[in-house]
Amino acid sequence: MIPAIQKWPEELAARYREAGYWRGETFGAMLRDRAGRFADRTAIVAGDTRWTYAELDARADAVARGFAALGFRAGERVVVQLPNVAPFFSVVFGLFRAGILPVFALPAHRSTEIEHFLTRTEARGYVITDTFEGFDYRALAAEVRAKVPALGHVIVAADDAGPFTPLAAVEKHDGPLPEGPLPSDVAFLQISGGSTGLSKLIPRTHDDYIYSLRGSNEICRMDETSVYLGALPIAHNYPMSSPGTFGTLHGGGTVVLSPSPAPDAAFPLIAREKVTITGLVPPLALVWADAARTTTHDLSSLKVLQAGGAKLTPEVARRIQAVFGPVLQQVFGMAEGLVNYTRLDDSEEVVTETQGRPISPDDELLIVDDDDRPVAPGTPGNLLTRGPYTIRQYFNEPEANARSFTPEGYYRTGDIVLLRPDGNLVVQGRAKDQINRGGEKVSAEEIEDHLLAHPGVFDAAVVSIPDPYLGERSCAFVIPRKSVPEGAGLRPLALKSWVRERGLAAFKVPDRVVFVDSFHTTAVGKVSRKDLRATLRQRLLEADAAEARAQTQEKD
Ligand code: OOB
Repeated sequence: MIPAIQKWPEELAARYREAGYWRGETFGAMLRDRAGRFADRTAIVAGDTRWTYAELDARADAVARGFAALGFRAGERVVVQLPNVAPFFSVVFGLFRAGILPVFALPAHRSTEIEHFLTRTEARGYVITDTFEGFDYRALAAEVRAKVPALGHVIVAADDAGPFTPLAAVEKHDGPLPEGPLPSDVAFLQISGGSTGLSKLIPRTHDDYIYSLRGSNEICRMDETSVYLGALPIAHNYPMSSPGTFGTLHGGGTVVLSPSPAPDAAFPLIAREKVTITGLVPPLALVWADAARTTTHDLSSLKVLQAGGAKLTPEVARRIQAVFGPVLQQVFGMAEGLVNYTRLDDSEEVVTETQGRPISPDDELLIVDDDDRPVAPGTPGNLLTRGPYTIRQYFNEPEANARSFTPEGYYRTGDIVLLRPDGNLVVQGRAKDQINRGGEKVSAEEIEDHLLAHPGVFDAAVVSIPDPYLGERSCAFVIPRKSVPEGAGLRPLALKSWVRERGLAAFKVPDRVVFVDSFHTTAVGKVSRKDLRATLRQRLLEADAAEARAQTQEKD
């Protein structure tokens, strides 16, 4: 088994410890401590379930013992794919306590992604729910288990486990606890948004992640009176740690889980549980602002409404503030580490116009041109970063590591930003070949590879195009192979189904498919995929604009 490690150079690690960022605490110990201090306070609310800190702590112990009894050992990996349900926390804190690494799959992931996570991490365990939003995860598990023989245990954290093991049968309420991990050990693997091929896995340590929680809590003024609404899928890094559900537990507050981020599910919970903070992606923030105008639910407990994961335009920021008042906070972060926030006492101008500044005084930012030379102050450039909670390497990806990190250990974020004299960042664009679909990240290359696998497709290029609601959506340019029957009659819908049926998350299915005869590249072979995607995108935008003009003229 390949060990998951995350290491900083010794002198930097020493500095991060000396500065008090890394305090030698593990997640298992963190929960134990909070259970001691806040035993009877409510930790988790989900549907009719309410768990106190003492109860969550005991359940995490039972999960830790249970996985040890199944033969899982420290350092092993278990893919966890759960929606916003209470057992998410007993399972992951139980695994943390046993030193077993959860791999955080999203509920939207399907067989191809899950198979990749299982095989890449050599996971012998997979934790799912029974059904969620009409989808049966037991059928998904059966499908992947047939393809991944090393997957020994499928555990269902719900009542009807079907052919698999119910979580209740795994939990062990007595016996010795497995020996816990070290604070410098990797605690879990997060999923990268991905810009080349498949999602990479991000090893985060107890020390570094807990520091990011403590820093986030200070900025967001979290404490034991805080009530965080988990509205986005809680396995994602943003609602997990910025400050998210884990930050809330770090602070001794209450996590309230909403099965959906839609106002009709979330607003009654805000009113009933007196939610003080939640995190949304920009398109949802806009939906909330519209719904809040006419709602009968009392939303006045909300002190912080976060927008992050994708660019919030100043225009939308102002619309949100017009309805909710001065509660808006922008969050610009990445699962690889660095998180920036606007501060709660920032001016309205900073909150609406910028994506804030880093958590840590030791977050080092470089803004460089394409040759890694620093740009002139105030001009946009590629953001590179290193610091006490930003990774130095992906898990088991020698080639991607060489590309994604500089020799000095800076992570290449792929984001194009401008650093203002006041220290705040403004995200201006992206250099990486990714589509940010309202916070959900799609790698252009990954989708191109699936399109190219279609017998009727000669070539494909996937690009982002502007979308008034999502910010961006995906468009696939496809050259059909007309010499074969599969290519001659190819239709957009058929290609969309093709991608979906290859076992991919629905958000990765191209929103639009445009057939072209050729990519019109002047010097074939000389043009990079990146330039090709940019050219195609530009051409489409011009064609769309021309068509819109023609239509208005017709009306006139
Ligand atoms: C968050 O994490 P990821 O890993 O899903 O995506 C990171 C990427 C960033 O590199 C950037 O391209 C984009 O998402 N992004 C934003 C943004 N927040 C993230 N682009 C513009 N404005 C923003 N506010 O998305 C994530 C992780 C932790 C906290 C918040 C977001």
